[in-house]
Formats: sequence, C-alpha cells, structure tokens
Amino acid sequence: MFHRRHFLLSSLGLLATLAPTTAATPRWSDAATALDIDPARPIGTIPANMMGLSYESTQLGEPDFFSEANTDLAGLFKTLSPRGSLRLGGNTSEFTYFQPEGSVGAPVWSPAPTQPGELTPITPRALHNLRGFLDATGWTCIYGLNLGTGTPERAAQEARAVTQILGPTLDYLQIGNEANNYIRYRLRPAGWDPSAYLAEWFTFARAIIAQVPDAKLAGPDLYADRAWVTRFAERAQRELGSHLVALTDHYYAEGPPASPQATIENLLHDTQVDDSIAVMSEVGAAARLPYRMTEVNSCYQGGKPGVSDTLGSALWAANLTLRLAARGFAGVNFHGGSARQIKASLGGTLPGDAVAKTGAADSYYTPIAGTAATGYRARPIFAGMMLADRMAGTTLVASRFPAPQTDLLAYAAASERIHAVVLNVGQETRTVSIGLGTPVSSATALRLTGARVDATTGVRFGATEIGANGDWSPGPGEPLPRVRDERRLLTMPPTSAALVTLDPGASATRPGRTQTPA
Ligand code: BDP
Repeated sequence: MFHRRHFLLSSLGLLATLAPTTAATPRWSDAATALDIDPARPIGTIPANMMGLSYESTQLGEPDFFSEANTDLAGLFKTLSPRGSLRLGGNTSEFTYFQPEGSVGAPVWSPAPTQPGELTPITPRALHNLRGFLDATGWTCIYGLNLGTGTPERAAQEARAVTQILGPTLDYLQIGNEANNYIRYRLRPAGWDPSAYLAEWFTFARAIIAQVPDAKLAGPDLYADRAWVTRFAERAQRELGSHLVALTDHYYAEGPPASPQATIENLLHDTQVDDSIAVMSEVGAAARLPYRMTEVNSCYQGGKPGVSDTLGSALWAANLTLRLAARGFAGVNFHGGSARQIKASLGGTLPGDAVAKTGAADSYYTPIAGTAATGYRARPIFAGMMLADRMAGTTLVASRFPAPQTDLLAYAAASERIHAVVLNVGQETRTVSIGLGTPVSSATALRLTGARVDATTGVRFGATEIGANGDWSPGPGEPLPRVRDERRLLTMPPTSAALVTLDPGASATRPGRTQTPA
C-alpha cells in the first residue's frame, strides 16, 4: 500500500543537497557528475498503470478505431505499456450522446458558431469494440460523460451501459471536461462558477448512482485551479463516500502554438507544473485519494510543430511522468489523436497549422500519428513515455546529485534490480558516475536518442525505432564501465535520456520492464 504522507516527506527530503566533496579525486571524476542512489530509502510506489493516453470522446464515433481488429494500434498501446490507462474525454465529450439503438435520435441541439454542428453518437457497438481493444491490450479506461450538453438521465443511461460493457476494464467515470472553461466555450452563461458547477455535477452523479449502484466516479477533470478542485474534493468526499475513487486534473506546459514562448528550451526547463503538483498533492493528501493527471501535453490547442513533435517533447514527457510519480501522482494521460478529432475539440481549427504553414493529418502533440489505412507512427514523445513506463510497478528510491544540477535529472527505482532514468536536457555532453554504495555486478544503459533536440524522426529508445504495429527490439543495452568505488560511468550526449539497469547480484542484466517486488 502506498503511504502518501511518508512519501511526500521523503520526496521533499530529496531536495536537500550535500556539500560538494573536496577529497582528492581521480582523473575520470574531474568531469563526471556523481549520482548517488540509495536503494534502502524507498519514497513511494509507482502504480503499474501509471502511463496513459487520452483521446477525444468523439473518437468513439469511429467504432473501428478502438477495436481488437485494429491490431497495429493495439500493438502500439502494448509496446507503450503492458498495463496503461486510456482516458476518453476532452472538449468533445460535451458534444456526444449515447445511442442505445439506431432508432434513438440525437437530442435537439443548436450549436454556437465555434461548436460542432452535430452531436456524435456513441453506440453499444463502439463500447463493445472498446472493451475488446482494452482486453487485447491489457489497458483500462477512464470514461468521460457529457455534462456540457447532456442531461442527468442520458448520462445515467450511458454510465450503466459503459459500466456493464467495460466491466473490470473501467477505472472510473468522469462527468464533464474542464468545466471552468464552459463560459469561454459558450456552454454556460457568464456567471457560471464553482457553485453552479457543483450543483449540476452532483445532480448528474446522483442520477448515475441511482442507475449504477457500484458506480466509481472521479473528477473534476480540469486544470488544477485551486478553488474549483478544493471545493469539488471537499463536497464529493462528503456526499459520495466510496463512489469517489480519484481526483483528477489537466496540464499543458505551453501554448498557444503561435506564442514565441512556446519553445523546446522552455519546455525542457518547465517549472509551472509545480503549481499543479502543489494543488493536487495537497488536495489528494487531504482527501486520502489517488490523484491523476488525466489530460496533459506540451502545448495546448493541438500542439506546436517543431516543439510538440520532437525529441525535446520525448525528454519532457519522460521527466514529467517521473516527476509526477515522485510527487505522489497515480499516473498521467498524454492527450492526442488525429487533426480531425482535435479540430473538433477546438472550434474547427488546428492552430499549429498556421505555424507549420501546412495542414496536418494529426495533432502536433499526438503520441501516435496515422490511421489504420495509412499506417500508424509512434512520434518521438511515445519513446519518452515508453522510457518512463519502464519504471511503472516499481518502488521509487532516493537518488541525488550531491552537487545541484540544472540540465541533469535522475529518478531511481528498485525491483529485482535497480533502475535509474537519467536525462540530460542541456547542450553539453555530460558524464555521470552512478553509485549504489554497494558492489554492482553488471550495469547497462538503454538510450533514448535522436540526431537533434528538434528531430521529428529517427528518435529511438534502444536499438531500433518503434514499428508501425509496435514492433520494438531494444537490443542488449550498452555495458557501463566500472570506475573507482564500484561506481559505473554513464556518458550522456546532449539532449538524451537513458534507462540504466544496475544488477547487485551475479546474474546477467536484461533491460526491460521490471516487476514490483513481492
Ligand atoms: C484541452 C481540451 C482538449 C483540447 C486541448 C487542446 O480538453 O479537448 O484538445 O485542450 O487545447 O483543454 O489541445
């Protein structure tokens, strides 16, 4: 069981720095930066389903997409994570309706100019296909219901069908997406505030629980605005009891795409996320509930070409995932999908197209591009997410650079072996000497690399690129030379990351997914 309070204190302890060592040092360490891992200091467990993707709800309007028959897509999901979480929601969740049978028509709907002209039907077939996809991939689902244009009755009917059809693959239901933006999206009149939101949300929740007595609910599924999140959490805890299973928030590091501030450099040194972390860890700890970032990406409004689709975004995603895990988040869902789906969520345009001066087939931030017909492609960010996912299901342990670093980041975890993810987000090659304080019989590194930080193709994790159907051969990993005091030397090229596996035992090291210790 995860002890959040203990975990938070321990992770704060990690921020402490030690005085730089002054003892005489051999030549290799003149340039090498020490990284000390303490496997005896656990700081929290990372859930097996930490990694996730997020798609627009209207994706279910194409029932063959999330389907067992879409084997290439399923292959990519499995390669990304054997136990990931698929969140369905986004702005388009407000423009869907459940259609239990063909004779059920769309609700009457008069769209504002920036809203989709039609509501998208979600059919039982789409839900059965989704279940098949989840079973085939080993993934589970976070399902968003329509609060914006829906009714409590329709939401309850949909919730019942989703709960029955998805069965154990359903993590929880959510109601509404980013309700604190409803005025801007012309879903509610001026004056809509947390009180108005809560009154509606609880009307929906009560209707759902009446139809689904064991309903699992989470929320508020909006940017971690302290007032909205705090009020939601307090009231939901009081009124929903065990029906409330998690608290959720969203985060975009940059935006909009045209902003000159939306750069790779700023992405790699993003600290704004600390505000979200502060809100969610505080509210989550008070409620004693898991908290998850259910929608996240590098740049809002569909991503920015040359930033969201580069090696830089991969390094950002790997770091963000582990940073959140180290601060007690249960997981993270990276948003994506085709240009069509994301345009529908943004009033009909993909602002990154103006930056790229072309029309894209996919959103710029999507981890998976393409279609079944044209073939899928894992974008660079996918490789960064994969790297972070290799730490899922392990116990995070203390690690630190005795000297403060701006461009080097590291996270360590213990399972049968010791793993470390090391990132160099700077432009200089760095050498890192890694020590456990005990002998290491073997050490290897699996690298995440690309030609340049703005490379959009050729980004690799391990020996090969990820294939269109998820095929991936990591290769044996690169042995790390032994240096003084049982330390291992890792050379980190500029803007690269590495998964290091250290084996304190005698057996050979095989990089890959780790197991939670018994
Ligand atoms: C989020 C919405 C999502 C959008 C995304 C974006 O939930 O539907 O696609 O912003 O701006 O706030 O890219």
